[in-house]
Amino acid sequence: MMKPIVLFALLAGLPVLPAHADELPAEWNLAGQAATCGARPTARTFTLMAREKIVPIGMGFSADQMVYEGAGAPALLEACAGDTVTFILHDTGKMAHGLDVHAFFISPEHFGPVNEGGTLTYTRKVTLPGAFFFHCASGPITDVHIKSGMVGALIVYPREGLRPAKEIAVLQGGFFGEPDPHGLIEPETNRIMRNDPFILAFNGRLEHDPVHVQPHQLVRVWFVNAGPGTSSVHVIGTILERFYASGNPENVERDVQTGLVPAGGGAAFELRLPEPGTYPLVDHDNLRFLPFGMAIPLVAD
Ligand SMILES: [Cu+2]
Repeated sequence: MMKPIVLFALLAGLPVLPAHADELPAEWNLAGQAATCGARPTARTFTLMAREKIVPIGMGFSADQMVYEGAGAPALLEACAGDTVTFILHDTGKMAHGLDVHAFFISPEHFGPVNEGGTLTYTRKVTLPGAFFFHCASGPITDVHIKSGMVGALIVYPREGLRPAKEIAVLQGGFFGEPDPHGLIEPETNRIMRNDPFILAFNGRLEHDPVHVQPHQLVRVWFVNAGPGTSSVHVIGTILERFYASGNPENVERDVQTGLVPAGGGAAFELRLPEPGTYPLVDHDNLRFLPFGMAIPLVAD
C-alpha cells in the first residue's frame, strides 16, 4: 500500500524522496532506573552544545532545527533523585540560546540566554523524581526556539520503589513548516504564532524502531510533551495500569485508558501487552498524524 506521506507528496507536487531511516540514530538506548541510580547519589555533569543544524527526521524529510548536541537525538538525559547535577551549555551557534530545566528549584536568571560563543553553567541537587522538560530560554522568542526543536527530556528516576521494567522515553513535539521541494522543513513564523504544527512527532522523527518485549512484561514509559496542546497518551490494545503525573510515583492513578500530559509537562506510565501483537503508543487527540509516523510500535513477541 502506498504510504500516506508519499500520497501527500504526490498530491502536493513534491518529489518523493527515498526514506533515510539509516541516517536516524538508534532510538531506544535508555540506561534505565537501576543502572542510573546505582548504590548511592552521585554528581553528574551534562555538557550541551547549542547550535542550529539540518537534521534528518525520516520518511525522506529533514528539518532546519535548533538543537542541543551532546544530549543524544532526541536530547535525553538521565539522573537519579538525590544526585547533584551540573549543566554546562556552550553556545556554538549563530544566535543567543539558553537552557531552562524544569527539574530545578532555581532563579530563572540562571537559564540565560548567552550570546554565541558564550557559556552558562549551574549546579543543583535534583530532589524530586519525574519526567522533566528542558528547553531553550531565549527571552521573548523562547517559543520560537522551542518550536524549532531546542527541547529535551531529563528523567530523574526515583531512587527506590519502581518495579523492574522495560523502560523507554518519548518526547512529543512539532515541526512548524511545510516541506520544500527537497523535503526540507523550515520553521514558519505564522505556524509558530498560531500553535499550528505541520506535523506532530515523537522523538523528533517520523520513523520508529519497534520496542520488543515479552507478553505480560512490565513496560514503563517516561513521557515529556513539548507541546503545543495536551497529549492524550494511549496505548492501543491495553490499559495503563499505573499513570504517574509529572513522572513522580507519588502521583499515582491506576488503570487509566488515556493519560493527559500537558505542554511543558511529563508523566511516567506502566503497562503490559497481554498477548503477541503490535500495540501502538499514540496521542489520541492527534491521530491525524499517524500517516506521518506518530506512533511508537510496542511489540509483544
Ligand atoms: Cu535557543
